[in-house]
Amino acid sequence: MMPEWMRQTIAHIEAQLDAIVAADAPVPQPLLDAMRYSLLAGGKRVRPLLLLTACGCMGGSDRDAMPYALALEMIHTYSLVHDDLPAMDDDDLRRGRPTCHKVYGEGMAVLAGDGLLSRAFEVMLDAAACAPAAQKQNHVLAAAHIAKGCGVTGMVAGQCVDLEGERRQLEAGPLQDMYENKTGALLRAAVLAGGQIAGARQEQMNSLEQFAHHLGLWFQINDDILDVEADPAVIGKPIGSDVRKGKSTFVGLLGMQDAKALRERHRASALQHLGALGTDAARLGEILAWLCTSAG
Ligand code: GRG
Repeated sequence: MMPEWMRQTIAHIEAQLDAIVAADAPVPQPLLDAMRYSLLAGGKRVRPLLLLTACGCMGGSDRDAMPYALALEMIHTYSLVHDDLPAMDDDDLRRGRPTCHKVYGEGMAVLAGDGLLSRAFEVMLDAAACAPAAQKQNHVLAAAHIAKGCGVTGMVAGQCVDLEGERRQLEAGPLQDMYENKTGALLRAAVLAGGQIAGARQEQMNSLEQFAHHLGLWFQINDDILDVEADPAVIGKPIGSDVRKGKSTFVGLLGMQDAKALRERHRASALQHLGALGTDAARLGEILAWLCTSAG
């Protein structure tokens, strides 16, 4: 069951997301509708939750971290909208609803993704510009973690390898590299941006980074497993798409039993690195424990 503090934090994120792409913003109506449709469609909100929690664990405030948390969720949503397009994964369902391009058309879905990405940077730059002088550098560095995570050496790089790798079986090393970029880079950015805003010390940032590294691999291996054995009603999309699309996965490479063992090793390693941060970081462990309740 989700702890009460987490439920409240997610409710706060939801309310702020609604406000940040406001229904009355002077944005062309179909574009605004498509952006809001995808952004407010639910989802676990795990990236903003990680960012706020990492910041809180390191002594920072939700107020300072929130713009970066919202920006990260906007960037994540843009990536899902573009990933679902026919030119990429060609999916019809996302977060339990028809994908953005199924409702608004392909052109508008491309623009909705572009709009979410550019609005995210606007939100981060506004926050960094308004930060008090003593905190400005941490805000800029937090934005830089997010920019790098979603960029051409992070998520976009991973997506590129994913796109090229369809119908070509990747070995474990290249598959892990691809996962670390496609999925891990944004999760890492969430944890590091949160720590940065709080002004975490270098050794704390190193532990946060190690935690995020293993969390990212846990997350993607779990996604591979769920694609085989989840209840589609629970994950909000059909299962079996990796096999249908000929994608390399750890389940395909290792078999289900060994993929689950590898997932468990990453869970244990993630927790071990949190241990170095002491009891302050317990809530990050609670997020991982909550994610595990959806694991097969
Ligand atoms: C289009 C540049 C570009 C990148 C797309 C996110 C992504 C990169 C691809 C999605 C493919 C995919 C399903 C990857 C598995 C891991 C993952 C990112 C799952 C979706 O994230 P969740 O589970 O989704 O946090 P919700 O809906 O809960 O936010």
